[in-house]
Amino acid sequence: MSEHSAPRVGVVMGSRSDFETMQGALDLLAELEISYEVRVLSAHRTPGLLASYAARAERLELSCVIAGAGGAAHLPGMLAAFTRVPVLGVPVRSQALSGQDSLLSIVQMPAGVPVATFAIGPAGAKNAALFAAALLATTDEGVRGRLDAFRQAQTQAVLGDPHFDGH
Ligand code: RP5
Repeated sequence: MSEHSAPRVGVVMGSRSDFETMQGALDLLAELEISYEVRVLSAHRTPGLLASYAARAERLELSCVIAGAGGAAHLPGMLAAFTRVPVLGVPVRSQALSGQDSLLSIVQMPAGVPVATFAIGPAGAKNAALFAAALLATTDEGVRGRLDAFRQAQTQAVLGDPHFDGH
């Protein structure tokens, strides 16, 4: 399952330079067999494209859109303004302020248009994918099983660590 099947999740980012951060989200969606599509869209550089992607997200009935952006990170908020499809915002680490700017830009949405905001950088991208899986798992038994298995494997990896004494 990948970007080639009918997508259930959209993954967008403000620049190609965000790709490395967002790769973790794509890998997890693939691992959990959740189909997705990827686009580079910028709130600043391609505002028209952003508006048309919001319409596409509704037309395709995507379960959510994961949106990564850095700096004055308006992409998730603008996308959320154009669609009721849930937007999961990932603050990309910026050079100037290490992503603090990205985080505050995304998380501080005024009341009325929500964006779910995740951690700065790769951890946030991975957790956004896991959150998307959790949303789908409410109605999709297959995704639910794979997500449970992922979490069990994660637990086992900790318990199986020889440095872990069980106390
Ligand atoms: C944002 O500006 C992008 O999301 C990216 O994180 C940041 C820098 O973009 P580039 O100058 O690398 O294209 O819009």
